[in-house]
Order: sequence, then structure tokens, then C-alpha cells
Amino acid sequence: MLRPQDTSTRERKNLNGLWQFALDPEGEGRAAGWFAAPLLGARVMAVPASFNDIAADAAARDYFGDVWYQRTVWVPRGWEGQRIVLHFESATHRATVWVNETEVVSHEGGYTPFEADITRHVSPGQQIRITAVINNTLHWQSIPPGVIEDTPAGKRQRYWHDFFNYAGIHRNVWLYATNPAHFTDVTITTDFDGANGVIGYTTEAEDADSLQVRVILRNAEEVAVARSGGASGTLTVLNVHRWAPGDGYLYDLELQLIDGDTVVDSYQQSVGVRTVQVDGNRFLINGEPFYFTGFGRHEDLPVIGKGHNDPYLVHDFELLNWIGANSFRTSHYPYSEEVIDYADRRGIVVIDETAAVGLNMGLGGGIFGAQGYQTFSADTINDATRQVHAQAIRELIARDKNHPSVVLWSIANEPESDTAGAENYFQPLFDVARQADPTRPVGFVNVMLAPHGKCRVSQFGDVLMLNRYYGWYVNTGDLEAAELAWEQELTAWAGEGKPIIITEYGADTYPGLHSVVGGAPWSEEYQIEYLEMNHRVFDRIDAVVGEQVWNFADFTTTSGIMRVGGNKKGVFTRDRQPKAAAHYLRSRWRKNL
Ligand code: GCB
Repeated sequence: MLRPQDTSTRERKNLNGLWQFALDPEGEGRAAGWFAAPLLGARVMAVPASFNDIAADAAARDYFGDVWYQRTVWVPRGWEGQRIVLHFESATHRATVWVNETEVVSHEGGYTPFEADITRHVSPGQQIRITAVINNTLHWQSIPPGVIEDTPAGKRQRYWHDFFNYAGIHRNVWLYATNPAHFTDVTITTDFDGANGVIGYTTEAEDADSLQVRVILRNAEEVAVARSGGASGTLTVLNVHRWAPGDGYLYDLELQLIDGDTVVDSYQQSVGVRTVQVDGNRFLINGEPFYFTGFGRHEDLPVIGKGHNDPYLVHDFELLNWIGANSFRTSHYPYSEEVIDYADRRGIVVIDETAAVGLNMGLGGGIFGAQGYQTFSADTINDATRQVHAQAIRELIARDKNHPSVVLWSIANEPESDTAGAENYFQPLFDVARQADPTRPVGFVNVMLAPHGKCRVSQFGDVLMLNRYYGWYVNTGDLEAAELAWEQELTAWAGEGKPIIITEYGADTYPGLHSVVGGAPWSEEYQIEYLEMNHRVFDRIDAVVGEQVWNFADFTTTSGIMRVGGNKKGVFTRDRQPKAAAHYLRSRWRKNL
């Protein structure tokens, strides 16, 4: 699937704004045909945004089940004879969409795009009604998983991930038009031949049997530097300007579907020319060892929850630059494509993660209060879940495969990984990722409960990604003991001969809480002491090729005795004020810039 674009042959209309909105607590809307007429008694909801915090209403905030979004739109008059498509960049966690009274598409998974060709159902120059029922219930066969429990007080949604289950239409919605003959996909690969860049491209198109493909590569000054033809082929760029961390140089590849001299479809794909490789315990970008600095992050903002927001996008990247971060992980789900686009442009390196988080009942008892389940079993996370998970991997890779910033796929965060069930579940998923993308390394993020010697899934990864909280969840306040234990475990992992990225380490910190004596968890001073301890350990172990602090900013979670108005491990507060640790990290990370 290609992203909607405006080009010489394509046109799009943005459908963001105010939609009609209704909760459907009785689950009656589908059978009652709520899509067939204006939503009665609806309130208004902003798109893109999570609905949870917008309505000042507990019923909406903690709601699970179906919610309805509806709006009308005029199909542009000029689209006569065009193929017309309705495109959602995401709907969390699943959606079914109607145009007028016709169901046009359903999609499972909250963080990847989907679309429907609605040409047959609409006429240019007419108004149509778009209705989407979005369902945010998490269950054993969803990614991420969850369960609805019957309690004396009624049904409750439980899940095992440490961030709030924000839901709704979080990203752009588009109506767009192309010619009936059009490109449907492009895959780019890049390599070097000495100082030259070698770009491979493969296009896919529909209704285009009698047409030819022409491609033109332009540099950032918009000068054509290479041309080719054919549905797939290779371009050589003399003295290529490499895409590199800190230098987000992009070429633009224009794909044209042509009929003689007529351009029937034109699509523009940005291209960053770079290589990624794992070599022993080193992670190489353009053949050079790369050391990741940065964060695990969240899409999480006041009021709009997981709604995409351009000002925060730009501001957050300014903060990454200010602090000297060269990378982040899309913990714990695919972020908006606009984030990945911007990472390309800013030369920020991305570890791209699926929404497979919370596949771990061992963690449930402690932080999330849900006990008594077995993670992998016929009745819980099972083969059907694995199929949904495999599809989530495929959709992530299909969406992000052409982004130079993405250097590594993370297929899950902190699943149970020390049991035979886990090994059986995960092994085929690594194959799914490698089949979908043979060019990038694949890994998953290991949890502290499956330390070296116990983890049975790490063997399948090209890199080791570890989340560890020595000095926080264990050895709390005792950084001396933490340092010894951490170094011992990390040394054992280093023996695996793979690169190790510490994808999480962090300490909850209440902004404004201070201590003159050391060892005071929750204080701003302790966050620094904790980070310093970790860095001493990392700096002694060669195989460590990256440090990503948990978290970039404070974020919202479910309530619980471990969380004070959310997770406070941010180096910045939720409204992006620096805690003292931000200045400390800046002095460490900018030293190398
Ligand atoms: C983890 C999880 C992350 C949590 C974090 C914490 O290991 O991956 O989602 O938020 O720990 O703060 O407990």
C-alpha cells in the first residue's frame, strides 16, 4: 500500500477535523445499522486524537467496546473517471468502515494503515457519509493482548502493558484519487559501490499491463542524477551523498507509469542511501560502528492521547537534538508515519517495534495486578494470536520498509521468553520478519525475568535488546549492589557474540523532588546517579552498542500503586520540561557530537 500523496497525477483530500461520535456501550450499533443514517444524539470528536481524555467523562475515558465516528464529505467534482480511495493511517485497535450504507473495509490492529477502493460506491460532485465503528477491546487474540474480566462491579478490561489503552482515530484520514492504472507498491534497497550509491527498486502496479515504468532520481537540489526504466531495476548515483545518522540526506525517486509520452501515474518515494549490517558484536551503519543514544518513547500527549500532533513532532525532535540523542525505539507500537518520515529527514535512527507488548503474565502480578493466567496456552496466547502477530509484523514492514531511518525490527517487547511455549511461539515470527525484509536485522526486547541463561528466544535475534532496571525494580536505592549484579549479567550476555542494545533502563522521578544525600529513589538526583551507574557498566562492556533511556517523557498509564499520575521515568515531563537528568544526559551524549 502506498501513502496518499499529491502529485501531478494524484490528489488527496484530508478528512481530519470534527467528526460525529458516539459510544455504544450496549454494542447495538452494528445490528441497528447506525451507519445507515446520521448518528443520533452524537457528540463531537476531534480527529486525529484519542477520544479518552477529550470528553471530560469517566465513561469515555475507561470505555471499551465499539465507538462510532461519522462525517460527511463532498467527493471532488474533478475526480470523474478516477479511482477513489478512502485511507485511514490507523484506527485503534480495529475498525469497520461504511460509505453510505455499504461496508467497504475492516482492519485489525491499531497502528498500521488500511484503505478501501470506494470508486463503485461514490460519484464525484456528490456528498457521502463515512461511518467507522472502532473497537478498542483487547483480548487474547489481539496484539497487544488483554482480557475482559467479570468482576462483582461489572466487566473490566485488563491488559499487561504499562501505558494507557488510548483509542480512536489517531492519525490522518484521507480521500484520494489516482488514475485507474496506478502504482500499488514500491520496494527500495540501497548499497554502495565504492563512492557510488546503488539503488534497487521494484514497483507493483494495477491495470498497467500495457504501460511502461520510468523512474527519475533527483537529489536534494532537485537535479536529476539518475534515470531508469522497467518495473524493477537499478540506479547508480555517482559520488552518492549517503544517508547517515545526523545527516538525513534524501533523494527523491519519481516513479512514472507512462503511455508513450503521457504520465498516467506519478508517485514520489524518498530514498536515503545507506547500509545496515550486524558484524560480530558490532552494529554497522554504512560500514561504520554505530552506538545508539536516545530513548524509548511513547505517542502520549495531554488531552489528545495518542493523536498525532505536528508541533510536538517537531519539538520532540528538537529536544532529541538538544540532548544529543541519535535514535529512539517506537516503543511499543508502530508510530505515525509522519514520525518516521521526519526521522528520515533529521537523520535520527529508529528501532521499529510492533504492538506486541504485554505477552507476559509473569509481569502481570507485580505491576498490573492481573494474576492466574498462563501466557502461552490453547486458551490464552495461542496459534491464532500468532497469526495476528505475524500480520502485524508484515504490516509494519510493508509500511516502513523504505525508510532509511529504520535500521532494526523489534517484533515484541518483553514477552515471556524463558519457556518452551515462548520458544515455539516466537521462532516462526522471526522467519516472518526476515521473509518480509531480508535487508535489516531482526530482534525482540528481552525482559529482566528471562536473564542470560534462561531466555530461549534471544537465540533467534540478530541483536540482543535488553530492558533492565537494576537499581530501580531490584536493588532499589542500592546502586552499589545494582552495579555488581548488572555487570555480571551483562558480561554473560556479551559472551553471545552479538551486539547488545540496552533498550530500557530508567528510574521514576518526581520532578521537583530533591535529596542532598544520595540513594533517594524518586528524586531528581537519584535519576542521575542511576544513569551514571548504568553508564559505568555499559562503558566497560564492548558488546554494548547502544543505550536508550526509559523514557523520553513521562506518560499516562492505568492507575496503580506503582504509578503516580502515570509513569514518571521521563527525562522530560509530559509537557516536555527537562528534569535534572536531561542536562546530565546532554553532557554525556553531546560530548561525542
Ligand atoms: C518495562 C516496559 C515498559 C514499562 C517500563 C517501566 O520494562 O517495557 O513498557 O513502562 O518497564 O517503567 O516499568
